[in-house]
Amino acid sequence: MYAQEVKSTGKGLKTLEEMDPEERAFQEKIDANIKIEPKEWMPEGYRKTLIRQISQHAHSEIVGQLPEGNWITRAPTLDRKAILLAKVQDEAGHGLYLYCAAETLGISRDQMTEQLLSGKAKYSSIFNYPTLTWADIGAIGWLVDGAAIMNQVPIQRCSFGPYSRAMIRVCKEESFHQRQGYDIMMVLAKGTPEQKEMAQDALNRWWWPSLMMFGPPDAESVHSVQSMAWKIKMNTNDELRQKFVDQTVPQAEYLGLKVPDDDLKWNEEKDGYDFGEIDWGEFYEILKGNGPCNKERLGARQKAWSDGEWFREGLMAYSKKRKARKVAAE
Ligand code: BYC
Repeated sequence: MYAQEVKSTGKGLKTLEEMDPEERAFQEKIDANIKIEPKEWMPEGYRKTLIRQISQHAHSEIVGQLPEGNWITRAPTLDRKAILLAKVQDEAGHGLYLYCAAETLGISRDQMTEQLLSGKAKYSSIFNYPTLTWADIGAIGWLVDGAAIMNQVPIQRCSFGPYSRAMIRVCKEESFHQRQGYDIMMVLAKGTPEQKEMAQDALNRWWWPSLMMFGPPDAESVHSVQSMAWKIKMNTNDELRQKFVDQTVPQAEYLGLKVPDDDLKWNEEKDGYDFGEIDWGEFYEILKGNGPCNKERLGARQKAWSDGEWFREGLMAYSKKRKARKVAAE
């Protein structure tokens, strides 16, 4: 099956016959859906791809707290505040599981943090947009967490043990996040005309960036072919984007809101929606650091890191002192 896939993509991946014995045994394990664990042999490219993807994912969870954290003090009721607080804490937890999963591949948390703060590592494009109204918190839960689930449920079956296991808990929590977002949207969409307008405005602003979360079109995706052969990714970017559109459009209709796409149309033949052209120019500008909030987001993380320096130093000094005492007592 692997060799067939390679032939059909024609993107120059080695066939099983061309691999050396170690690599072939590794690929056969992947093809047989046997999980790879951290201490086992793996090709360097597999290790690097996982570190890149898992750390970018972890950074997304951490940076993703910022746009929502913006509304914790302004949530409209005590209940909404408690729920949002719990959701934002969950995102921190997701970041930590993911950093731990990446650490099993031989990179340290400090190295990953350094890559984020220096702008070398990416985080999801979606978090470079501002949260202007309370409805944005609804739209993020509904659309952004909805897109995240669409992407992450298949990763529960990915080939790398620690990543796949981390995804199980993350997906359970993301489902709760998606429901809380949709619940906010339901209240607003069925509220006063002003509230409904606010919900529509949030959908207008978050719809296209949510579609961009799945990454560039398959023809431009650099890593998809190899990542799918290694089962680091289980679906292509376009497959997941299509599934997301098909799932989300009826949800918008139920809310009585209009998806901001004049080309959106049910296609009987493909049993899915046709949808309009995504502005990939906007996506690539964000990746270059030129989105509406790139500088603010990175600035916030850099400030948090430097504000925490005294605390990290204190912890290290304490741990060194304890170690010295232990040695002296022995
Ligand atoms: N934003 O070859 P491709 C969340 C980059 S948020 C920024 O297709 P790949 C959450 C890509 O990194 C979601 N960059 O790449 C929800 C690559 O550049 P590099 C986080 C992007 O890796 C609510 C280049 O474009 N989820 O969970 O095969 C609250 C070419 O792309 C984006 C994950 O990270 C983007 N949207 O596929 C809080 C899920 N898309 O690295 C948090 C795991 C592409 O060569 N990740 N790029 O410099 C994945 O599934 C895959 O990494 C992607 C991209 C589908 C995102």
